[in-house]
Amino acid sequence: MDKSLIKLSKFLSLVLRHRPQRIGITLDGAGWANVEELIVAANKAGVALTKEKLEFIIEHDKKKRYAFFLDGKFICANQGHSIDVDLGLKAMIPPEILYHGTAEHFLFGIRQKGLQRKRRQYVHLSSDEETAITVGQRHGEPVVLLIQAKEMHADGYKFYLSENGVWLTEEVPVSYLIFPNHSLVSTSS
Ligand code: HQG
Repeated sequence: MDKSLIKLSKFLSLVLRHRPQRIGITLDGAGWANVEELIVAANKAGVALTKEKLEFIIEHDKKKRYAFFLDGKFICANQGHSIDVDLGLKAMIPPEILYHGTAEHFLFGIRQKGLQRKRRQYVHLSSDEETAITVGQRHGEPVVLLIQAKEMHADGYKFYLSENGVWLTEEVPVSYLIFPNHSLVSTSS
């Protein structure tokens, strides 16, 4: 995707996940924006968005971040929201192990409090290590943590799988984390 479309994708992420009010639109309770309204509002804000560009981004975005509904009448982000939307995700049984990519400088906090969702609705996890490395690199020197997901699930924690394959859960207590030296860290440590 060329640079101008990447910029547009970041703009979509801002208005569909975090701040629709920035361009004066609202999302419905499930996170959908009306595409016509979105285009008009974006254009008013000086962003050259068109239906064709939206179609291209939805089709070519590597992470499949966005989706259309009703023949392109509505659009939403598949995950990553900080605003309170109900994506209608069904609770799923996770694999034995999931991965979380973070950066070295967050490890102190994570050892204290486990993985917290911070400003997002959920903690984001992946089923493969490579994705976690890429996610961690966004924040600095990447570190991959293993999550004992199946055990968490057995203990009653809920897991969801977004439309674009991201595993989501509300928190990961320290006792379910395996740090890079592969030593199990218990809540009492
Ligand atoms: C860290 C991107 C200190 C956490 C990615 C992470 C992902 C703590 C950072 C999606 C902590 C939050 C989400 C604690 C968690 N103390 N630090 N107790 N608990 N953290 O960006 O997971 O490209 O909100 O480890 O691919 O990095 O936007 O979350 O490093 O799927 O589609 O706090 O965003 O997707 O950072 O990324 P973020 P994330 P998109």
